Amino acid sequence: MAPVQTAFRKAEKKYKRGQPPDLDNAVDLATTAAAANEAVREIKLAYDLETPATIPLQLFSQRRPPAYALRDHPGLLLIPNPFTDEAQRWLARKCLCDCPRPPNRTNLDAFFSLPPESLFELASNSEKSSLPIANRSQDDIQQSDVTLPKEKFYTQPGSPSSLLERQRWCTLGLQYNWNTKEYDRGSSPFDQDLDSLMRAIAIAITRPGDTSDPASGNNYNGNLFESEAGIINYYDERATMAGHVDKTEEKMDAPLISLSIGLSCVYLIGGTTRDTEPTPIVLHSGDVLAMCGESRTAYHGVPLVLADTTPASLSCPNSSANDNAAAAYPEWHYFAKYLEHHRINCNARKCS
Ligand SMILES: O=C(O)CCC(=O)C(=O)O
Repeated sequence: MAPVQTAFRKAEKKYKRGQPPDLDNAVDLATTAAAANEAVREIKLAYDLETPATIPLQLFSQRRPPAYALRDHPGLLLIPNPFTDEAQRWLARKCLCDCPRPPNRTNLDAFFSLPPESLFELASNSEKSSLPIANRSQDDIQQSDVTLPKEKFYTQPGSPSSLLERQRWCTLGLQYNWNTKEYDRGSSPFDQDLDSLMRAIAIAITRPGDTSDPASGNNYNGNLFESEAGIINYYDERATMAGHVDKTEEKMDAPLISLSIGLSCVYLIGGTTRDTEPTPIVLHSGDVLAMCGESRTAYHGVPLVLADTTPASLSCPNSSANDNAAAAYPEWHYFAKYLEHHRINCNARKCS
């Protein structure tokens, strides 16, 4: 007898198969006003979203942007893109250049002797982009703690640009072991700017208004939030993330804060088992999602990345010309090219 398919699996299959995707039942606040959408209700932020003093640009376009709770998923909060365009470009650079390099680990570490620079920097440097990066010995690979991919790419040296296409994740702070599903691989300093940005969000979403039912909001005091572990996920247009629950953290009372940059995607949020019918939400570039309270233990995943959805403020080769940090990153057109075809998700958790 064929195994019974769970509601979560059915939804994943629907979005993975759908060409063109059927987004009729998905929550998409960019196309349907929240007031007309029964799945969400607006909540009032009780605290300002403030740019931390250490960050040299204006991160947010409003102090109290509109924020929403999902009616069927207590504790899941969504702030549709509160960022300035410059802040999104700054975040993209953080996630592509500053973070995916030693001592932070990436999915490619087990297979290649990666240099200190990020793959993105190497791929966009005309002198270095064609220098092959050596692969590791089979012994090293076998002892690694990542799941071995089916393709053969890890048995041959690769150019920075070919490896960049295979860069799937990078871990920040406490280093996650994908085999043991524990944070048992030591730790690296969490990027201070990203941490202070995540704390600014945690503070702004503390005890939002309209939470007469405590289970539906976020009772965590954001001033206590510290990014102890994080993952940056890199999705190309075909990439997906299977449904899972993030439950490795020793304590799960703090929100898990998650940011999207680049292509939009369908994000599924279900319940504590795969049997709960998940709600599909279309996440766009700049959107902030916080899994608080009950939703922190809910199944979630990304069955579909939506092609041709990157905003022009990221995909246009000249869009960073007036940014504060433009001089430090003159080659914006490489970022634009990458972001036109990828989604980046950057998330942070407090674990203790
Ligand atoms: O890409 C996303 O929005 C979800 C990422 C996620 O669920 C995770 O890293 O555990």
